[in-house]
Amino acid sequence: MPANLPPQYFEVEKLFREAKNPLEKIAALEEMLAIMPKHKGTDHLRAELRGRIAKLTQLAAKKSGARRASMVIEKEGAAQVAVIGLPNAGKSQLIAAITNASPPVAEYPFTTHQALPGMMEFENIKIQLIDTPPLVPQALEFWMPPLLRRADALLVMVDLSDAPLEQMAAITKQLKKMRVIIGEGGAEEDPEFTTWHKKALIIGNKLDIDRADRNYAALKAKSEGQFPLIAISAAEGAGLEELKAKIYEVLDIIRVYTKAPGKKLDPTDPIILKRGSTLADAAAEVHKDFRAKLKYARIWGSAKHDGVMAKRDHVLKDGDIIELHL
Ligand SMILES: Nc1nc2c(ncn2[C@@H]2O[C@H](COP(=O)(O)OP(=O)(O)O)[C@@H](O)[C@H]2O)c(=O)[nH]1
Ligand SMILES: [Mg+2]
Repeated sequence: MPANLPPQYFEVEKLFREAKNPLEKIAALEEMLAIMPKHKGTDHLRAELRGRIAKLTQLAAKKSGARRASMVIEKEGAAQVAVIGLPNAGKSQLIAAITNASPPVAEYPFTTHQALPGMMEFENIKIQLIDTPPLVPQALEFWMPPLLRRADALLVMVDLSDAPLEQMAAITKQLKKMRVIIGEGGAEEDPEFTTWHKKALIIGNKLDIDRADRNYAALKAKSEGQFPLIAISAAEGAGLEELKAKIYEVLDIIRVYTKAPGKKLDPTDPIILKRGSTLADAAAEVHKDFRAKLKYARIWGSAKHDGVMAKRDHVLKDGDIIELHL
């Protein structure tokens, strides 16, 4: 047993021993892995934990899909975004308003116990949003930390009819326990442990309520420069189009269209890349062998002139059209 394992580790190890099914075991092992300091002394143990996770994952996959669905949500569309917040912020209302899913919305708290995905259309792409249970200790599900760590971005929803700064403090406190950090700077990071930095958009909801304006101003004053933010009314539908655009923006992705030489492009089927990606990255996205095979490409959009030849390290922009030559 390597030295210097934090006390937290043994707490989770206890949870692991008490776990009743493979999924709970996996969650506990993932947690142990995340808590464990990364150094030579723990190499062996980390490998062992990863091996156990792999075995249990195989086992879990063989069992019925129903419970698994609540933990691991396969990514669909251009990106996966989790909507988080305290009870009654309006998370489910938002999911119902801007996606094809219809989670239950209710005025009593703790209506949502599961993670429920829905697809949001934005221009010519779809983005997956996930409704989640409230981020409070008493409602914390074992699968929440891995779900949030896997998401491409987090939408942090606060209720503007109530003290928003306190909600933000409570939310970031819960996130910190999961070693998820949002925003620029802010929370200090313990270099000994793995932390997950997530892009986040703060959504002030219930703008339709009287004191919402004032509360939003306070939230904005505190958060500006640290997070992008927006005020909406999920119930009345205010600000939802602007919200979709902001979700796209915070993901930091671009759409690039490929066309075959002499053919027209398909404007409904862009490839999705991280901002800063190059032509070679785009080629690899089309086919894994294309990164190596790519000789040059013609490009319309971000090059100086339309249709010129560009090199493989050319950095692409949103909306570029490329013609790959292998
Ligand atoms: N006034 C107002 N009420 C809202 C709005 N969005 C949600 N609500 C209400 O807030 C309560 C909680 O909503 P819900 O979506 O279930 O919250 P969740 O717990 O975050 O999923 C429900 O009574 C909703 O009708 C909004 O934009 N304005
Ligand atoms: Mg809900």
